[in-house]
Amino acid sequence: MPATDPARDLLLLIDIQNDFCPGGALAVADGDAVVPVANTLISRFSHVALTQDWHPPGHSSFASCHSGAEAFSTVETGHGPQTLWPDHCVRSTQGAAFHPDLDADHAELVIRKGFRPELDSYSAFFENDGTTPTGLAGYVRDRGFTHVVMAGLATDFCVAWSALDARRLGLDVTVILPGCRAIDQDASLARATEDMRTAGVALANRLD
Ligand code: VGL
Ligand code: ZN
Repeated sequence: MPATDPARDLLLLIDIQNDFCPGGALAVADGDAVVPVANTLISRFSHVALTQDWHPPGHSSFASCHSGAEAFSTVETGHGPQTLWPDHCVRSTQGAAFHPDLDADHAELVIRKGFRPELDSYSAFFENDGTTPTGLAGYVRDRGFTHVVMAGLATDFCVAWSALDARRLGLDVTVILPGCRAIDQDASLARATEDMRTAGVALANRLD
């Protein structure tokens, strides 16, 4: 993995939104701790893109839309198991907004995902069927980025799925772990970490 080059690489910040921070609908423990790290990265990188989880009301990933289903349970879909979540990141609500302290105005691109009612999207590149593109792969290719540096929420879902897809697309990927926090449901963090390592994602333990 080549060294990170903040002048040339794309900083991709995943889902740093109110609903994933303490007090939010799908709060990640200590989730707001990623904000100062993200802002430090933003101040260093010339190119920044943000993702925003952006669901319509009644999205199929919400437990509330499956009668009798509990949040954090799993249902089968045509493309494999899907975790059911509390209602979160409903488009245009405060919960879906970026954390107010995030220096979001530096972003050159905001990519929204999970807006199709019947399909969830953890990855910034492909929705959870593994084939529906968000458009980010084309953007990255057209802008000539070859190395994507990532941080955000949550390590074991949207960050990991984005990092794995980026590797599948042939990109170099660095995940800045101090800029991530995990949901860690049923050992999902250990599994995601192992999957990222195996796929050749560089996992950085500090900012330097
Ligand atoms: C996420 C669960 C549901 C995430 C998004 O950003 O990791 N997790 N939607
Ligand atoms: Zn979501």
